[in-house]
Amino acid sequence: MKRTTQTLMFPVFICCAASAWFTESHLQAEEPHRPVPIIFDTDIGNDVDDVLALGMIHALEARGDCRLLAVTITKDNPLAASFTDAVNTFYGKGDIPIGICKSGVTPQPGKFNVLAEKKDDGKLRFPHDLKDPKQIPDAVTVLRTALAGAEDHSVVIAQVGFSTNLANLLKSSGDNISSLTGEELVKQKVKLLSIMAGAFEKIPRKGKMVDHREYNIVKDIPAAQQLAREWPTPIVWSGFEIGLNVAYPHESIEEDYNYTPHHPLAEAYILYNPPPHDRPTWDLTSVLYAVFPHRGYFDLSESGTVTVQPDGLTTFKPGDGQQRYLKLTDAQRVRVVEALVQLSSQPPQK
Ligand SMILES: [Ca+2]
Ligand SMILES: [Ca+2]
Repeated sequence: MKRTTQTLMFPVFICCAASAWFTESHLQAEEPHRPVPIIFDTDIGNDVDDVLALGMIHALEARGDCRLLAVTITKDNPLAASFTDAVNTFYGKGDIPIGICKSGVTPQPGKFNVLAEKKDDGKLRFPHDLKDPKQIPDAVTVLRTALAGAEDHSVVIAQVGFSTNLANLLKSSGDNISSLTGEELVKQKVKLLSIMAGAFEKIPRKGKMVDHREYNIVKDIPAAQQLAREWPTPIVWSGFEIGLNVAYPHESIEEDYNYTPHHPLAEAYILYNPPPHDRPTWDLTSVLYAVFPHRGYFDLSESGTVTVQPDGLTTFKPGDGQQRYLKLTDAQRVRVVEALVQLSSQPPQK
C-alpha cells in the first residue's frame, strides 16, 4: 500500500472530524490492483477531450496500468462508434467491444467523427471494421457482458458523457448474460465510478462568478438524477471547474503527434478547435483519477451526496454518502497537465 506524499506530510494533531475524513481519504488512496479493468462511457464527437482521453487509456493499457474492457457511447450517432473503433484500431485494439444508445440525444455527426469515413486514394485513412450501424451493439448489452466477465469489485467506469447508458444499466433486468439485475451487477463488479459531470464551484463568466449547469448533466437530466441517487458504489466527480483549470497546451498537438502522417487524435483536435486553442481537459481528468487515484494528482472533497436539481444544477451535501468531487491545487495542476500530455501523445506499441 502506498501513500501520497501529501498524506505523509499531513499533521498528526488533527481534530476528530478531520481525522475521519483523513482515514477515508487514506483508504481511497490505496494503489489499485493493476491492470485496472476500465470501461469508458463517452459522448465522443461532441467535444475532443473524449478522444484525447481514449488515447490516454490506450497508453495506460500499453504500460500495464489498465485494461480497456469496452467503450459505450451516449452520443446517438453511429459514426461515434465507427470513429471509436478507428481510434482503437490505430492503437492495435480493434476488437474492443463498442456499444451505443438509441436516445435521440446529440444525433448530429459532429465535427470529427466523420474522420471514420475519410479516404485517401480510395482507402480508409483510419482503418476499422465497425461501419454498418446495424452491427453496433446496444450499450447496455455491452456493459452487462463486460461486467459479468469481470472479477468482483474490480471494474472502474470512467463516464465522460451523459448518464444515459449507466442509468439504463441500473434499470436492466437479469438476462442470458447474467441472472443479476443491472444494479446487482454494478454492486458486485464495480469498484469506482469516475465521472466528468456537474460543477462544484462557481464558474467565471463575463466578469462574474456564476452557477454552471454542466453539459453532460443538462443533456440527460433524468439519467443524471437517477445515477446520483441510485448508483450503488463510490463515485468521484470531476466537476466542470477541474478540466477548465487544466488547459491542454496546443503546442503538444503541433509537436507530439507527428510520429505518423495521420493521427486520429491530432486530426480530431484540429477539426474541433484548432491550435492555438488550448482545450480544457475535462474527460482526461476522470481517466487519470480512475487509474491513479493514489498518486496525489488531485485532492478529494469530504464524502457526501450529489443531487442533480431539475434545472441541471449539481449540489453537494457533506454527510453519509459515498460520493466526492475532485479538487485541485496550483501545484497539482502543473503535474496533471504534464501527465495528460505525455499519456495522450504516447505512440502505440508496435
Ligand atoms: Ca473493430
Ligand atoms: Ca465528453
